[in-house]
Amino acid sequence: MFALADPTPEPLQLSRFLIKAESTGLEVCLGLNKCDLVSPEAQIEWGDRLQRWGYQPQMLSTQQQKGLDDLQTQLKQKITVISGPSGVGKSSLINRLIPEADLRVGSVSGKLGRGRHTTRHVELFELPGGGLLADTPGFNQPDLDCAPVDLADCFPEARRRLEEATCQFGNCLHRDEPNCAVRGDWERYEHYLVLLEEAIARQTQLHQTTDQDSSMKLKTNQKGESYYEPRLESKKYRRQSRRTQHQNLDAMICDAEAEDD
Ligand SMILES: Nc1nc2c(ncn2[C@@H]2O[C@H](COP(=O)(O)OP(=O)(O)O)[C@@H](O)[C@H]2O)c(=O)[nH]1
Ligand SMILES: [Mg+2]
Ligand SMILES: [Zn+2]
Repeated sequence: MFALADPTPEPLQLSRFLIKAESTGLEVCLGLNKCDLVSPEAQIEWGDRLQRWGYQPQMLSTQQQKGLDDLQTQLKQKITVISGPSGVGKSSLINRLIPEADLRVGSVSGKLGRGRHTTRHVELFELPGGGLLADTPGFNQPDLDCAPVDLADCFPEARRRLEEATCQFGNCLHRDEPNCAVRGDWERYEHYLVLLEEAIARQTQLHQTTDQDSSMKLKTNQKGESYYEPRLESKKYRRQSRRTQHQNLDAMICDAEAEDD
């Protein structure tokens, strides 16, 4: 979910959220809220633009109850997780669809602002028409964990191009390789390149940290994907004491809380 205004959609951030959603392999549905704040022309413009990205965005206004019936039908009997930047109206939407949820709207972030049902964990609510809906903690930049070779698959425009033609090289990263089917004149190709650089940097860093840690071994599966496997003979991999396990768990919980909105 994004908003058409307040906050104004930022294209690269929108791409990040969409790529994160696509990388789960789940069906992605894009809602554009606060359409009451922009002109019909601006709505058409965003609608057309996102259609070129490969999406059919649903225009919504939780305030004016616009688009909610269609959305409700679409969510029926499904488990849906709603994500998007803070302030776009995620909690407002859930409150409209499930009044009992009684989520805090426009909540102040930080420990002091936390009240009942401030989104700080994922909670599933039952939809009146059947199905479940979850709010997610606010985050403005989702962590991408997509491998460089898988990134193009997260762009509907690139997928379409790959259905029509194939790249000369099977492991093409669609940058400057000859006879590439993906590189070309499409708006988000620029986003692809930015996110690809990040994915490559992330993979390099992952290899470095794990190579230093001799308890893990880099392996390659039949599809040519890299993965790590623990070296069982290593001392480091010996069973941890309960105490260490508890400490690790506490550290994880602290990290999770620190990341909360
Ligand atoms: N104009 C307008 N404001 C909205 C709409 N939906 C939510 N808001 C406002 O946007 C702010 C953030 O809403 P909230 O639901 O807390 O967003 P969240 O951070 O995504 O959960 C609140 O002040 C809401 O009243 C809408 O459809 N139109
Ligand atoms: Mg919220
Ligand atoms: Zn290519």
